[in-house]
Parts: sequence; structure tokens; C-alpha cells
Amino acid sequence: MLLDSLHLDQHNQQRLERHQSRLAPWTGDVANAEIIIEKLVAFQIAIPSWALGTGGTRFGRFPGGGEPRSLEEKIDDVGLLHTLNRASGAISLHIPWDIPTDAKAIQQRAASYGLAFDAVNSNTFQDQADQNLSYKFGSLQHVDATVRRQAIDHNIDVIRHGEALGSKAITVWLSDGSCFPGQLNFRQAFQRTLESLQEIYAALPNDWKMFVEYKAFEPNFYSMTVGDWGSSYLYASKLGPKAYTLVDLGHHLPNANIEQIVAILLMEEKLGGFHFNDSKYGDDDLTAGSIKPYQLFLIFNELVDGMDARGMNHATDLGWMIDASHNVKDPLEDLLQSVEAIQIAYAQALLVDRAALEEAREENDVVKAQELLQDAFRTDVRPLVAEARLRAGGALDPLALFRQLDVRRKLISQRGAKTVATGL
Ligand code: PSV
Ligand code: MN
Ligand code: MN
Repeated sequence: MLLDSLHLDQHNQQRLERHQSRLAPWTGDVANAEIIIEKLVAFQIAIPSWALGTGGTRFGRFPGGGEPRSLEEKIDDVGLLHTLNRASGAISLHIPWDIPTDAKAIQQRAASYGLAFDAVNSNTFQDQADQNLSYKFGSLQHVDATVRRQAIDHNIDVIRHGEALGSKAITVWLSDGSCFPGQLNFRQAFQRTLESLQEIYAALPNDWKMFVEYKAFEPNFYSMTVGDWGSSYLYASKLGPKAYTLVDLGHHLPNANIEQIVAILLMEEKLGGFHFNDSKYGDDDLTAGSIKPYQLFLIFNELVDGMDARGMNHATDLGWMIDASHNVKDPLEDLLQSVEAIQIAYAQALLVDRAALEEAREENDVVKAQELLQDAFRTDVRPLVAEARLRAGGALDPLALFRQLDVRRKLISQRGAKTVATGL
């Protein structure tokens, strides 16, 4: 056992006094501090199975050692994160990178850590060794119906795997598109993709959702067949009520106003879920909140506002997931940082005085509106996040405990220095 309740208790005891003095100002004069803490306790962010190893770039991969060698070990890693922060209570699998050959045993292992299975992800952006037909020129959009059939069947197979584990959604991200003008008939590619998605949609269990993830560019660099929220929204609308748009923060053209996209999708009841990460240039998949924390806050501001307007449950009505991976950081440390950044942005958004904001808007008081948002953003909510972790049974400072216990060194000695987890 890398981490047990004794470790947690000792760690929290050592930090308790300092934590309580930081929390003290909140207990007195902030009316909704208690509500924020409760919401934070309920808020869980799923961990993708492919983020547990060091991510590659197309130029090289530098595994850090002790990476999970199997799905079981990936679950152990997410279990460890969840034990530390009590906010990573689900894992999202990518198939065929993770094939749950014994679904019952995998489910039991996850349950032993209190983990659920988030959306399952299909993969038609790579050719697998045992695959008959190539996705070089696309999958669901392909001009050849037999390639489309293979890709549709794969997605249906992914749904069946997810069902066995208790997942409730499939995320379909397609790299389909074209690299050069003239290569693709856009309208036909759209129609073929839609028809393929319709077949997958028809295979969804009643209580499942389908998330259609869009991406502006890469690996196709001239056109992407699901390239923006508009096209994703079109597919989701045409598919039906179980289909939603999934927003991955790194999948936009530079300077896109993601918070406005979120607001409109929510209003139209077509926002399904999130892939959190951060970026400076493109799909950089950097740690959430590491580059543009204000943007993350503004997105949460719209999420809280839009979800409240529709009476939605913040914790359960959208899919929350991290989609980031690293070449230079310990992946587990990176994930702890991402989860905390997301919780901070969420807590700050909960602080916004919405009535005052609406009043400022009605009066066209631009300065006041900006002040209200920045006031929330500049508030240090870390004591609230730490308190939520403490109440949920986690560590006051997960990253510090991870280091204190020398977890990576122990993982290396258990698993080896040269392990490489499956993923990109
Ligand atoms: C594609 O860039 C993406 O964001 C999709 O969500 C994939 O499933 C994932 O990354 C694969 O790494
Ligand atoms: Mn993604
Ligand atoms: Mn991506």
C-alpha cells in the first residue's frame, strides 16, 4: 500500500493548524463559503487512462519510469490520485489502448478505490496491428463503405465494453478531414460521417450519451470534418437527444472565445462535457490553468451561470474530464495540479455576485461588471478547496504528500524504470 489512512492522518495533523488559520476568514463573513465547500466535495473530475504515462511529442518520448504497464495499474494510479484529493473519482478508458478483458475484475478493482467509469473513447485515428483496413484517409467519413463499416463496428464494440464497466457515455473524436485543398468533398464527407454516427447512435443504450468532440486542426491540417463547435452541434442536433457537443479546451483556433461557445451550447441544451487542459498555441495539452487561468475562470463562470439557469446539477449533469499529458512532468503530479486548478476556477465562479453582475449589465456599467468578475478571480479560494478535500477524507496538500511519500520512486521500484504506458 503506497498510501494509507495513517499517512493521510499524519499529513493532515501536521498541517491542520495552518489550514485552520487560513480558513478562518471564510467562516465568518462569507455567507456562501459552506455551500461552496459542499459543491466542491461533490465535484469529481475524471482522469483519462492515457494521461498516466508521460505523453509523447512527435519528436520523442521520454518515459519517467514507474508508468502503469496494464489497465490494472492505470486504475491503481487513478485510485492513488483519488485517495489523495477525493476529487478524481472516475477513469475514462480509450479503446483499444485499454481493453478490459475481464470487465468484472476491472470493475471490482476500480470500486475498491471508489472509482466509477467515465465516458469510453473510441479510436479510429490510428491503425492497429490486427486491423484489416486503414484509416489513412479517414474513418467515419471514408469514401469506401467497408472502411466506414469497420469504424462503425469499432465504436459499437467500444459501447459494449463501456456497458460492461458501467460507463454511461461514448466520446467520439475523429481525426477525419483532409490535408490539401481538393482532397475531400466537404458536403459528402459530412453526410457520410453523419450516417456513420447515426448507426453508432442507434447502438446506444437508453441511458447513454454520445459526445461529439470537435477539433480545429491536427492531424489533418486543411480541414477537419468535425472541426468546430458549429459542426459538432449540427451532428449532435441531427443525431438526437442523446448526442451532445464535447468541448476540449485545446481544440480551438487561437483566441477563440470558449466561454461564449459554452454559454450558447448550454442554453441550447447541447453541451455534454469537457476535456480540460491548457495551451499557448494549439492542442498543447498542458496542465489545466497553467497558461490562461482567467480563461478557465471565465468558462466556469458561464458554466455555473448557465447550469443554474437550467437547474442542472453541477456535479453530475455534464461530463468533466482532464485531457492533458506531459513530456516533462511526473504525470501524477501534473494531474494533481490540473484537478486543483479546475477546483479553484469552479470555486471562484461560485463566488461571483450574480445579482450584482446582472444589475451592472442592465445599467451598462462595464467597469462594475469587470470588477465583479475580477474580484472573484483574484480571491484566494485555496483554503476552501483544501477544506473540501479534508472533509472528503483526502490530503490537505496532495502534491506535498505525494512527494513526502516518495511515490514515484516506489512505483519505479515496483514497476521498473523503463515502463511505457499506452497512449499517444
Ligand atoms: C484529440 O486531440 C484528443 O483530445 C481526443 O480527446 C482524443 O481521444 C485524445 O486527445 C487522445 O489523446
Ligand atoms: Mn480531447
Ligand atoms: Mn486533444
